Amino acid sequence: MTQPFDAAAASAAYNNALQVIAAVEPTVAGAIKAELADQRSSLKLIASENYASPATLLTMGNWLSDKYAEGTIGHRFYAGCQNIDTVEQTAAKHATALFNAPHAYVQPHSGIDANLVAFWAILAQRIESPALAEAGVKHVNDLTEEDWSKLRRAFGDQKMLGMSLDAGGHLTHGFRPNISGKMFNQSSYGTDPETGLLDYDDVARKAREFKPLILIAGYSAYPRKVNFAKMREIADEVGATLMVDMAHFAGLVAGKVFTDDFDPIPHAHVTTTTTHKSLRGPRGGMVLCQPEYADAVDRGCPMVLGGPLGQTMAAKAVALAEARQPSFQEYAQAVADNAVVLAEGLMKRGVKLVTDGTENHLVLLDVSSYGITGRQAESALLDAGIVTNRNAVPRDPNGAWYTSGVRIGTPALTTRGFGADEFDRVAELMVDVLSSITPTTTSAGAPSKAKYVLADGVADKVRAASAEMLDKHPLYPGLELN
Ligand code: DSN
Repeated sequence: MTQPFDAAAASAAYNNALQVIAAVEPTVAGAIKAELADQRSSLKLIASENYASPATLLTMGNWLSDKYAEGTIGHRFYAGCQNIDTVEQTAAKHATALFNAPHAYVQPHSGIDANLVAFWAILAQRIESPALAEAGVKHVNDLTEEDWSKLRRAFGDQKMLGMSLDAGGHLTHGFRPNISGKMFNQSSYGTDPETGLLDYDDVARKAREFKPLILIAGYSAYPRKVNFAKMREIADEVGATLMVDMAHFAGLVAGKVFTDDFDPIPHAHVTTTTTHKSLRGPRGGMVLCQPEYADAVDRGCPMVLGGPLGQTMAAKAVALAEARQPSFQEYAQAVADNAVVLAEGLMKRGVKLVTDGTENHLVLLDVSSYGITGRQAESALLDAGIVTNRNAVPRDPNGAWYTSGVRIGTPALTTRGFGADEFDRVAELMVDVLSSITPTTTSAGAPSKAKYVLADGVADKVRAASAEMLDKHPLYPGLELN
């Protein structure tokens, strides 16, 4: 499932590059080499990580980085941006074709940045709403200082409705530690307490009561599909802009696993994403939108973004070109199929999963029945070479720091070539670890939420079993570092 590449050429490129870097700062060259060794030797199950192709990675290490290019294609605040225009245009062309989207903005440096661009664009586009007109505010781009102070007051009245954090929503969907929670009044919809599933009637009821400017759909820890046609109906009924954050599942949209009602692009006014998760590109973000939002979205830099990263936009172009190959659809389908195997492998061995399964690339374990926290599970799994991250489960009694859950996903190991047999074995190894953890007690005699003992020999046994699978499916096969 790895994107095919010329291993001899890539080995030469990396060895030469590392030699040049080591001559200046050997510690950094060493860390780059060590990171490859770590990634090669561990079971990477973090749902939001992947392995970009050597072509994508190599595209980021060059002089495109040295150019300032604030503004947008053909309309820059600096001279000499013709090559940045070429890469940005190429990335946008691939993005609109891949997602069948009317417009793409490929500058955001991350998912949070992409969401900021979207929030600002929606405010800018909708600034002529009666409420804001009453506040006497003109178009956002013509604001005077006095207008700004009115706008700040006007912001206080804007509302955003998104999925609650503990149901799997994201911090940037209106929660206080993020600017979105300060720009907007936020209200959340959760999931059904029995099934763990999104209840669209409940979302509609909350939308009618709350009347948000923005209805956000999308998640970072919800293991199910979302019906975006239904979400758009709800948004239309209450006059909200539907914004979808598809950062986690963009690869499943690109790979045509999520189609029709489950493809956000035709239903959302604005869709944001990262490019490095299931989409398998460079670390970065992107906004796709309907034409009426395009102008406002394109003003993302310098409104809320620093100068675009030419080298990263170039790498987005390369990765998006890869994702347009038919093989990417096979990959995306395998990601979803493998997630089902992983979920079933865990459930048949007695693990409780949020929503009792998965329909996307991720699986959320509730580890409380083992008498441990998510944090203990995450640490013990790491001791055994299995890289995951702890995550709250709905109505989590352990909160967002210790948690009762562990989130895992299949995009990375599917890129490595793991199939059904391997993912079932991964489930078995995870259960071997989870069932061998004993929390230690605090000085007050209570069970610790962080410390634990992993039974003797388990970590070594699991590492050896993982190594067999990892050796069979090498990461970047043929790429040899000196
Ligand atoms: N950090 C991303 C994730 O792991 O889901 C979301 O911000």
